[in-house]
This record gives sequence, C-alpha cells and structure tokens, in this order.
Amino acid sequence: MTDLPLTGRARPDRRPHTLAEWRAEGGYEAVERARTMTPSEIIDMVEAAHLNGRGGAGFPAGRKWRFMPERGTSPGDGPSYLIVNGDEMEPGAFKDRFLLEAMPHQVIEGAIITARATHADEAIVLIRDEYRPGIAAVEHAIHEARTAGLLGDLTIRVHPSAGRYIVGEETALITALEGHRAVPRKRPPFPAQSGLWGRPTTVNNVETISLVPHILSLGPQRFRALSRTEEGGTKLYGVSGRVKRPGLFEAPMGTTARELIERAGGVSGDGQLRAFQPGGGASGFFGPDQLDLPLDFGHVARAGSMFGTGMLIVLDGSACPVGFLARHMRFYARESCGWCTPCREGLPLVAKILDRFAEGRGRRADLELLQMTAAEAAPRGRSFCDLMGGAMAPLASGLRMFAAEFEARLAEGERA
Ligand code: L3W
Repeated sequence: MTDLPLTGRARPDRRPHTLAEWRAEGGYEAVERARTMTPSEIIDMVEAAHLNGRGGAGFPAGRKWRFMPERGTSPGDGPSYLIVNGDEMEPGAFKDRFLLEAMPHQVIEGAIITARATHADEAIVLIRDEYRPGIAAVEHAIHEARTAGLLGDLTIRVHPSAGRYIVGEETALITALEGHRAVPRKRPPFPAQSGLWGRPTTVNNVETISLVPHILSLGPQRFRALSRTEEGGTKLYGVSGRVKRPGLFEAPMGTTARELIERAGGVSGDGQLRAFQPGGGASGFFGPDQLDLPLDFGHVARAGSMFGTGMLIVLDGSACPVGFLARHMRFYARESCGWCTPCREGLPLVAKILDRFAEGRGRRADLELLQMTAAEAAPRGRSFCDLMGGAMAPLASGLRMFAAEFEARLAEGERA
C-alpha cells in the first residue's frame, strides 16, 4: 500500500470510507503525529520530502508554507486561512474529483496538518459545483471528523464554486470567495501576505493536500524515494483522448508517457501516436520522441512544455489536430474572464479562425495571424493571469508540430 499512498486504500467501487473504516486502516494517525510537532518541524519534513504542488505550477509546498506568518505576527487582527483548491476544470483533468469523492478523509487529514503548519485558523475546501458527489463526500467526512473531536480547534467547511475555469487561479478564487466576480488580482502581494479578506492565506491543490499525511506516516525519505526523480512522491497521472482505457494511474513521479499510455491500454483509433499533451489542456504538445521522458515538473519544462496537472491527452494518427485545437480554443475563449483585452477579444478570434481551418475554409493570411498571435500572446505579462498564455502554448506548439495538416487544410480551402 505504501507504494501507492494516495490510492492504495481506495475501494474498487470508489465508495468513500466511513470514519471507522478509515481509522481501521491507520487514518488520522498522521494527524496525531502532527499534533506532537511544531509547525516548523512539519515544514522541515515536507521540504525534505521534496513535495511540489500538484495544481499546475509545481511550486515547492514547504517553501510556500514558510511564507505564512506565525500566529500574532501579521499586522492587524483576524484569522489566517487555508484554501484547498478543488476547482478542477482544466480540459483533461479529473484527478481531484477522484480524491474528493473516494478519499475525503485523506483530504481532511491533509488539511488539518497543513493548517497546523501554516498557522491557519480556518480551512475552506473549495469544490467545483458540478462535483456534487465530491461535495457530499467531503461534507459528510467533515461532519464525522468533527463529531469524533478530530478537528481540534480548526474550523473547516466546504464551499461550492459556481463554475468558471478561472476560479482555479488562486487570486481569482479568493476574489470569488469574497463574493465578487472571479477576476484575478495582481501579485504581489501574494496570498501568503494578503489573501482572503486581506489575511494570510495558503492555497494548495487537493492532490498536494492529500499527499501531506503520507509524508508524516512514511517519513520524508521514504516518501521522496517513491519518486524516480528529484521531485518527491507519487503522482496521480491521468490519460485521456485516443487511448483504449482512459483513466487515472498513481505511479512514481517521473513515470514516462510510454508506460502510462500502455497502462491505458495503448493508443486507440489507428494505433499510431501522433502527439500528446503531457500536462492537461494548457500544455504544449510532445511528439513520439518524448515518450521516454520522465514526467515531472522539471523534466517537462526543460523539454519545452508544462507538466501542469500531469494529465496526458493523447492524439492518434487519425485524429484531426486542427479540429482538436479548435475545440480547445473554444473552451479557453469561453472561459476568459474578460478582464484583459488581448484575452477577451483575442481568444474568440483565434477560436473562430481555427474553426474555419478545421472546416477546410482556412486562408493563408489567417495562418500568419495565428502564428503571430501565438508568438505575441504566449509570454507571461501580456495579460493579467496565465489563462491566455495557457491557451497559446498548445497553439504555438501545434502550429509547429501539425504544420503539414494546417497546410493540407489550407489547400482544401484554396481549392474550394
Ligand atoms: C509568496 C512569493 N508566495 C510564488 C506562491 C504563489 C502560488 C505558488 C505558485 O500558478 C499555474 C498555471 C495555471 N511569495 C511567491 C509565492 N508564490 N512566489 O507559489 O506561484 P506561480 O506564480 O509559480 O504559479 P501560479 O500562477 O499560482 C500557475 C495553473 O497554475 N492554475 C491552476 C489551477 C489549479 C486548480 C486546482 O488546484 N484545482 O484549478 C491556474 O491558473 O495553469 O500553470 O501559490 O502564491 N514570492
């Protein structure tokens, strides 16, 4: 079981454990342990475990937690917060959903320990509203833990998020929790300095939080050694798209796409791998030459893409990559919060042009416009948050990798 800490205890029918069942399997022992440790000692362990955040950025969790001020040392009165980010909405991502639905006590254990390490008084588990079974499972588990006196002095509650992709971005999430339209805020100040209601706040992804109890149970060295690379632990990878058995697979950090696609039953369609996105919808494409790359944040970034959520999307030789990109872009165009003009106006235009190409009505000037937009709009700083850059990454790499398909569609358009 320790080889697969996150999912080893999951039930085949995915029914969440009752508290009694969870405790019978060692549940809440890590919480007991954390109560004997100082916040700094817990952070030392998490740092030694090399736990990188699993929400998209791969930021070291321990370093993030050290930004939080100790009790009574931040200016002004009021609580500090922990927000568990379960607003999973990236195309291709379905890992947090599983952890919330099937392993809710694991999330709560992680939240209790993380709150202690970050001096947080209140924890909020923010869950995408469509994840109704996940919301019910976590609410029930909180009720059980509270009734059993396991929460200590921590206040913890679930907050359903009313469904926009941008709510996953930490500052937009905080704005939404305060009752405003979910638009991102400028950083700095980072949430650790000024977050929810202006108070120190840590935002961590559901998977990150779920791993925390296992660092305490296994010890940092064993946890770290579960990985094949410098980035500690296991990863809940997902494989979707053109594979025979799409699904979630917990595996050592640094597992390759070749192994994961094999576990997903191999490539479907014409059986030939054309390309894959290594880290969800906002990651640039890799070709078959990257099948043996260890998939972690560092390796994928150095190879020119983004590990993001670690959810692979697979394209086979018969899939139309232009249509795939067009569908993707429609999603990002729809989900733009509208705050920045290039994103609000640019993404719908790009989506429209890609649709034209996919339908064989592309024009040469449009191709040049797509190339220029991908180059101009991708770098950080061209808009307030990463949404536009995230949409541009697959476009930029897709224009390169699928140049022949774009030309073929162009030729169709010119013949028409
Ligand atoms: C204090 C400093 N804190 C950095 C913190 C920062 C954040 C974390 C990472 O996410 C990806 C993008 C999207 N003092 C700090 C500091 N921090 N320097 O560290 O920061 P950063 O800037 O590397 O990344 P980011 O902009 O937070 C970028 C993806 O995240 N994303 C994620 C959504 C996640 C969910 C989910 O978990 N369910 O929906 C959304 O934008 O794709 O690749 O915490 O505060 N000097």
